Amino acid sequence: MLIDKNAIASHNEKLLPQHEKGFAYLMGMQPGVEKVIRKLIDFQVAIPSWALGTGGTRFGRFSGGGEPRNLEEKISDVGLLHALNRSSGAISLHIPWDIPGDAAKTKALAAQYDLRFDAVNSNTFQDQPGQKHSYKFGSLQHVDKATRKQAIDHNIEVIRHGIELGSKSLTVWLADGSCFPGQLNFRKAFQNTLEGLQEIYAALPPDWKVFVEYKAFEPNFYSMTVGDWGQSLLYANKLGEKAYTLVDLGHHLPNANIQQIVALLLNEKKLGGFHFNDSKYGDDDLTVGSIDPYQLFLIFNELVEGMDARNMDHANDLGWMIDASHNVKDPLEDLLQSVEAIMIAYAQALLVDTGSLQDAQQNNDVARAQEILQHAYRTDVRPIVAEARLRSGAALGPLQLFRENKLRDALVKERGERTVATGL
Ligand code: PSV
Ligand code: MN
Ligand code: MN
Repeated sequence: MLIDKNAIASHNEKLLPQHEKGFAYLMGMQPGVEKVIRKLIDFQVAIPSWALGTGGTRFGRFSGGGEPRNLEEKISDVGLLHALNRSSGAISLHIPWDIPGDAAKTKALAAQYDLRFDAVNSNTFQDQPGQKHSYKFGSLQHVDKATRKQAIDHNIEVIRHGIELGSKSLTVWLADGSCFPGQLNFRKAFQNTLEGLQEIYAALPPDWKVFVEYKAFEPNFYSMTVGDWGQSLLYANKLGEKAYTLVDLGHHLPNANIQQIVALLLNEKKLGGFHFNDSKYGDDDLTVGSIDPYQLFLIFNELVEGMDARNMDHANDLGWMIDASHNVKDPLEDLLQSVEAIMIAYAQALLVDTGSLQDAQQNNDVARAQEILQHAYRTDVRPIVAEARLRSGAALGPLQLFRENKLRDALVKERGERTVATGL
């Protein structure tokens, strides 16, 4: 492990006086802080194994040094993040980008870092070397039965890997769709996809969930066979109680009201989980909270309100995952920023005075309702988030410590200047 408890302790000691001032001020201003801290400590966000290397675009990729060269090194990177913030206690694998050779060993390695395996992700959007049938014209929707069967078998294989790792869910994202009018019979594509998902669903262990992730466009630009939450919900409802919709924040048409989608899916008991990221245009996969943190807060506000209304366990009843990666930042720094943004939005949502908001809504007091939400959003909750980290043994300033201790340089020294992590 690149960072030990002593390094974290001496970093915290240095930042403590400043932190204590900010925290004491907030405690004096804001009721309910202790409850928020307890919730923050429990809340864990899974890190995707494909976000640990520098992401590329279709125009190029500029790999950074010290990127993880295999699954073991990816687990070690997530272990480092988790040691720094104690909020990244899970890793999500994309198969076959990351296949555990020896599952028991991989599981044991993760446990050393106090990590568990979150959802496993299948990949039928690329052809793999030696693959018999191509996914060029789709996978589960394909007109050819043998291609569909190959995609079904792959998903079942991914479930098998997940079982060995102790994962409890499968995320299916399909690139299926069409690029031009007339290319596809929508009804048949839907039916084929449904039948494929039904076979995959039948292979799920009893305590597993399947998440059906939708996306409005890309790589297909005329239609996507799981194109929006309506389509995803149709599949999930037809599949059964273990099937849910997964919301990736970058997968909507511009200006979609994601918070309303979230509220309604929760109400239908069909919201399964999240892929957090941020975007300005499309599926930009930018750092969470970097473009529109207010939207992130509004989403968390719906989550907290909706989950509390149904007595749900915030930390465990939904799948929380980041799906962000891009071209210009150190991936580990980027992930630390993303987790911090999620914790901030969650803390702000926990501070919303729900009783007063309901009262304002009941009385059609629009201005007051807005004030209540914005009061929570405009509260600087960073000392609360830092206090939660402090109490769970993490660093007061994870990114600062990452830089001060030159952890990327140490990774470069260990792994080399020119390493390229597997993934997109
Ligand atoms: C597709 O854009 C997606 O959001 C899916 O979740 C994939 O699994 C992931 O990105 C691949 O990067
Ligand atoms: Mn995603
Ligand atoms: Mn995406």
